[in-house]
Amino acid sequence: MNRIYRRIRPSGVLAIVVLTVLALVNPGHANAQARIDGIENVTAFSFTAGAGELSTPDGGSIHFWGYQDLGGNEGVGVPQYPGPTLILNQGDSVTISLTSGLPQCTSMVFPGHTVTASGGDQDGPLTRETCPNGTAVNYTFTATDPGTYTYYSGTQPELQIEMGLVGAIIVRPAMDIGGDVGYAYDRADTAFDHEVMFLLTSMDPGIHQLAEQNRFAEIDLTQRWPVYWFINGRAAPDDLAAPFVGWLPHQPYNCTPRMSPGQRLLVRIIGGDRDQHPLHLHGNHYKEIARYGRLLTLADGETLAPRKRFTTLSVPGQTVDAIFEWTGEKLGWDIYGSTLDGMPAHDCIDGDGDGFGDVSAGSTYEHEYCADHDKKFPVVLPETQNLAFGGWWSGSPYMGGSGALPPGEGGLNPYGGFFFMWHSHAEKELTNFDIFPGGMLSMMVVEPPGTPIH
Ligand SMILES: [Cu+2]
Repeated sequence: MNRIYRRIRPSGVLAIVVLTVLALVNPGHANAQARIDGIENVTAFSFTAGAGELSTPDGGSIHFWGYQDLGGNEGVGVPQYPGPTLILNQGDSVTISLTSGLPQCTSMVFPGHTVTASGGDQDGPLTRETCPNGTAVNYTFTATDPGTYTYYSGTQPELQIEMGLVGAIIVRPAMDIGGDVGYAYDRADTAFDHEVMFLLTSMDPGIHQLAEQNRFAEIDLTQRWPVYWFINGRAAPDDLAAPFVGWLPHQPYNCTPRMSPGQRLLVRIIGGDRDQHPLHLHGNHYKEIARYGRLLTLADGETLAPRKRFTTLSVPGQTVDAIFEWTGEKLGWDIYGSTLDGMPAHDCIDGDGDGFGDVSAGSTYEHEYCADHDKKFPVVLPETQNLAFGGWWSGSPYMGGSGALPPGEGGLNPYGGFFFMWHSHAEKELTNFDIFPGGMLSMMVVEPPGTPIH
């Protein structure tokens, strides 16, 4: 039998190194809660649309067009993919000034907002446009309604969005004043502990190569054949690296959802390109609470609709807000390990009668499912020499546990969390130019209670 011991608090140099790799460094927030990276507390933006080279995990590089924040609010300093995430506060009056550093005229549209456009060089089919070496166009709107939104090019969008001109907008409700609990909308039942974005896009590098060579007349968008798929501008496994890493200068954002049992994770899903991507979240059902920045309510206009899902068919241009929770309820075994398996005893004491342990009532772990407390692990694990390892195996099947591993194995799971793949369920989208695994894929980690997640 493998020796398995418990280690809730990580220790040692290895853990620190790994945590640095996994760290969701978010210098903009003092609160302990994980929030989405982006530009906060700014209402006047100066953007230019320019070209750059994206990195893909297979060693490839794709010529792209992206929005660059000339204000340097996030220190990116180059065109980025996706464009900067604008994190606004409800009621903000926002102005975005745009110039074109592209070989084409361009523009921005902001679905869900009433926009006034001024300046620029010409009227496009959707809005005012700015042209190369031309006059800046200004877009002004008021962020009246909280929620998740997107922005993208309103000029030849079938090409310019493919090239990378797309980004996200989050409008925080008035009742979200920071702190340990956030709110997606102005109501208590939209509270969340952590927050993550899934902006879903894809690219056909053949189109990008023709654009780079100014051979626009040869681009046939009816023949588009994407071979790279991205979450927040990175293809897996790059989306699991920390945000703002120096080796991905044009792709600042990551996607590494983490939470503890019983915590609420707000998932903001954005269909960022012309294809539908069925985003599939493992580990539990979740509740869709809003679409296009509007709450999904019953006919009374008040009660949240009971929309339980395990896959969200993300539609081009659509945003969906969902709240995901993982408890381990009804697994049929004790996630912290039973004394029958030789694990140390712990207590599950349900103080408030909801079926889950409460530390305030003397429970060892917050939100353990007491009905499964001290139930034996249902299978016999193979011996070490009969296992194949991944970096995420802690050496123990138990939450917060760790155990002996062969030299060089494991190491990416210092807290003993449970990993679940969150991914596009269009399986071909789990590749980087035909190499599996990759593409539109991330790992959600359920970390033991008390794990610092920020
Ligand atoms: Cu799956």
